[in-house]
Amino acid sequence: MRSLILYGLFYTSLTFGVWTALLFAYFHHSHVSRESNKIQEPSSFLSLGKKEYHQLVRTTERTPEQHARDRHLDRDRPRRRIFPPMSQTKFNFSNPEHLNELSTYGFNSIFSRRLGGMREVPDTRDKKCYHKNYPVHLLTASVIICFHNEEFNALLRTVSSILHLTPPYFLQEIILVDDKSEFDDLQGKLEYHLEVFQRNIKLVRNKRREGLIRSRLIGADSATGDVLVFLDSHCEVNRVWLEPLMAAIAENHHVVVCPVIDVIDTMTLEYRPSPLVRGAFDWNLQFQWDTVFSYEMDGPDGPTKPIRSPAMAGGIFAIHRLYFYEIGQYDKGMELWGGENVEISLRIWMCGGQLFIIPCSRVGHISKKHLENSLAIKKAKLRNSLRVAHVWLDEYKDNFFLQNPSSRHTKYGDISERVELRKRLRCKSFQWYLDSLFPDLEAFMSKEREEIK
Ligand SMILES: *[C@@H]1O[C@H](CO)[C@@H](O)[C@H](O)[C@H]1NC(C)=O
Ligand SMILES: [Mn+2]
Repeated sequence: MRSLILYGLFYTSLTFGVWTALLFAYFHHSHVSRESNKIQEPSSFLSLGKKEYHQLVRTTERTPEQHARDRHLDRDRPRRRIFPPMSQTKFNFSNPEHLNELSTYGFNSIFSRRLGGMREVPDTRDKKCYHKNYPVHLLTASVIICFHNEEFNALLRTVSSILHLTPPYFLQEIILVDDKSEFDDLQGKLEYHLEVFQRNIKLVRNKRREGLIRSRLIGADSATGDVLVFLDSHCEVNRVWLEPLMAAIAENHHVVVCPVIDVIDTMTLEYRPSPLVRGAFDWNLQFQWDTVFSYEMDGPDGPTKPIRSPAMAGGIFAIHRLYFYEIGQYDKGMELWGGENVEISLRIWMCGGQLFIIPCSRVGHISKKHLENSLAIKKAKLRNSLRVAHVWLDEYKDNFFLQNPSSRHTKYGDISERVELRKRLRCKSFQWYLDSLFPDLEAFMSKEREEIK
């Protein structure tokens, strides 16, 4: 019996050794052949796709422990893909068809199609993050992604990057909320592609257009995980993105956390790291990034320390599901999107919670170009901001009206439910918020800033 076990052990280890050697040889070989390919490829303007291509096939360097931990993901690794010739996929600004694509999707969709539904992105975390350990089997997450007329591959990359880089034991489900999209490929074709993943992905379709805010509430209602993780439909998550967010929430359920939002270039779709910043806003209630000074990163945890943030950008954050309901979800009277991020940020801080950006968690995001110009969005943003001003700014709402004199008489709907909520939660004053968050917040909000276009 004993010799049988030894016999078994011997062959198991032999098989393991042979496989390791084969894998090593394979990766070594493909690395070498990639290097030689690189030299032959012509480089030209707008053929930045080459870089993407190399990001796709590059195997990220990891420590053995990380490798062991991530091993279960390897079967999902993207394979090399054959792309059509560059000339067919370059973005041509004089071509009306291409410009039409840009205004339809808000980014270079031609390139997105070429990238397809899955790629690898560079690990942009600070090296100190590699050595962090996070407890496992803490809480489970429901990832909620709302979309409206999203480019098919951008949406698919969002989903595939989550499935590829999230440990299964954290991931309760992915919930996709289709806010009445009109594009054909987001109907049957999407359902087919989601089935292929063979994972717990729910697809909810709104019967009429609800806007981002109500769509998120619909997604949250069908979530069964402990933590709600909201993502935009044009993101790609990075390595070990969810663990730090979950660990922070597990430690304190009244903490709301955001990853650092890396840049996926609108035209080249290149994935680039963002510097450490915190979120704030001006008296227009327009969200702004603010630098974090190096002295604030002092201490043993240095650049991995959570950053207290006065506000969140809005698209990407994680919150305990029960806490989300406890503090009043979202303002259902808001339309489409805009302003909801400032509202939830003020509510979190003023009503006893905390909001942090977690530097070791990184998620890439495409900043879309066209939406800002749509009249419907502008109207929704003003209405939503007015609701924020009237419910949360106290005497400081005059500062908002100084910026928007014509909006003094604009209608913004019934806010009594939100005023009631503020009373019920015994929230602090806006003055408290200004004084407490960081010393220069008030000066920051008043600073003249160039219009970012
Ligand atoms: C760009 O599009 C215009 C108009 O369709 C065409 O005349 C031109 O040749 C194109 N340029 C390139 C480099 O493909
Ligand atoms: Mn977005």
